Parts: sequence; C-alpha cells; structure tokens
Amino acid sequence: MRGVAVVLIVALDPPAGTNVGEWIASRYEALKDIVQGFKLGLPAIVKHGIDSISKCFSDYEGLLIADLKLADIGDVMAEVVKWLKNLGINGVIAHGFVGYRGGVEVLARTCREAGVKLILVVSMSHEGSAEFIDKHLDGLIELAKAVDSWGVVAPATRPNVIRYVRARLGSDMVILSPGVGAQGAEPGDALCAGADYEIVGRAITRAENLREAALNVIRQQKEKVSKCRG
Ligand code: BMP
Repeated sequence: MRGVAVVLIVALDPPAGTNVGEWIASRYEALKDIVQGFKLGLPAIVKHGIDSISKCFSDYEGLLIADLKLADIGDVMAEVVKWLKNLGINGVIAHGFVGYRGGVEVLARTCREAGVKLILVVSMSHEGSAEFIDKHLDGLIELAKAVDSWGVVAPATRPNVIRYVRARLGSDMVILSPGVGAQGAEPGDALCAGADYEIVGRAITRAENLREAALNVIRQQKEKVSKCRG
C-alpha cells in the first residue's frame, strides 16, 4: 500500500435536514470510480442506519469504513463488528483508550475472524486531542502494534504527529489521515508526512460539483507527492 502514490477516502457526513439516502447515493455515484473508499460517520448512521445505507454500496469493492469510533467493552464491540460485516462493511474505526484486556483484544480478534479491517485512533485532528489522547500517543501506537491492527488514524492537521507515528509504526501499518480541506490541512501534506490515505469530507461532499472537487484534491495530492517522494 505504501507504494501507491495517491489515495483518497471520502467521509460521508450528511448535514442535518437532508435526505440522507439521496445525499449518500448521489455522492457515491459521482465519486465511486475515482476514490479508493468511503467512510460512513455517525451523522449518517444515526439518522439512516447502516442497514439502509449499506444497500447503496452493495456492488462496491473499495474500502467501506464504518466510523463509529467504538469505545466499549470488547464483547459489545465484537457484536457491532459482526453486524457491520453482514452489511458489507470492510473496515471499522475504534478508540484504543479502552485498553487491551477485555477491550481491544476482543475487538481485534473478532475483526480478524470476520475479515474486517481494524483501524485504531492514535491521535485526532482537533485541538482537544492534546488534552487526553495525545498524552497516550506512545501507548496507543504500541496497542495498535500489539493487536496488529490494519491501520491507525493520525491527523493531517499535524504532519509532525504523522511523521512520529510512522517512525514508531514502521512501514507495514496503514495510516489514515483526516483533517484535509475543511479543517485546514492541504491535500498531499499528510501523504508526504507518511500517511497512506487522506480522508476528505466536506471539501468534497459539500462542493457544488462533487467530481470536480474530488479531482481537484487528487490533482493537488499528486503534485505534492511527486515533489516530496520524487
Ligand atoms: P471533514 O473533511 O469534513 O473535516 O471530515 C473529516 C472526517 O474525518 C469526519 O468524518 C470526521 O469524523 C473524521 N475524523 C476527523 O475529522 N478527525 C479525527 O481525528 C478522526 C476522524 O475520524
């Protein structure tokens, strides 16, 4: 995966008051052939339910990530993963701060058995990440390594954190970076710092022309990456 130059996941977070089904379907149709995956967040899932949403993606072969930021006892998180798997989801985001024993340990085992990619948050893109989460960055990275998670989330808004996470993780684990566009990071910066995927939401999903906005992000990613990776 690290050899792939440009990789984009679109975060689908419909604004309140929209018809969620139509909002998601139109974005899926406009973007599915030019991006590598979609991330479904709580706004979509709370309103519409993963059951209804997943029907729209039934023929999709890319990454389909449920961003529930799971943070519960392992047995409950495991049941969620089994539901998600049945509905065609192939990746799930969880918090590591619940700890290994009886928590992430169970979740990771269930993900492995179900063939669902586990993605653990090790640092977040908003400022408050420094208050609690970032104080445990090393521990969260070690946890991701211990359970051999498929990937981690680290912030595009702070490329120095991505560089640190990449150095600690080595080259095998995938880093997914949100914070591009609406939160201020520029396309390609996280990739240049060591991320494998950039996650972009509003800068694409709320644009007048969805496809043009996504192609614009991809073009900027390519320009940046060609400079920093040569
Ligand atoms: P946007 O590009 O519209 O800011 O969306 C970013 C997406 O990434 C949202 O779905 C958000 O839930 C997610 N995200 C984030 O912004 N920061 C994090 O640290 C972790 C996330 O999952």
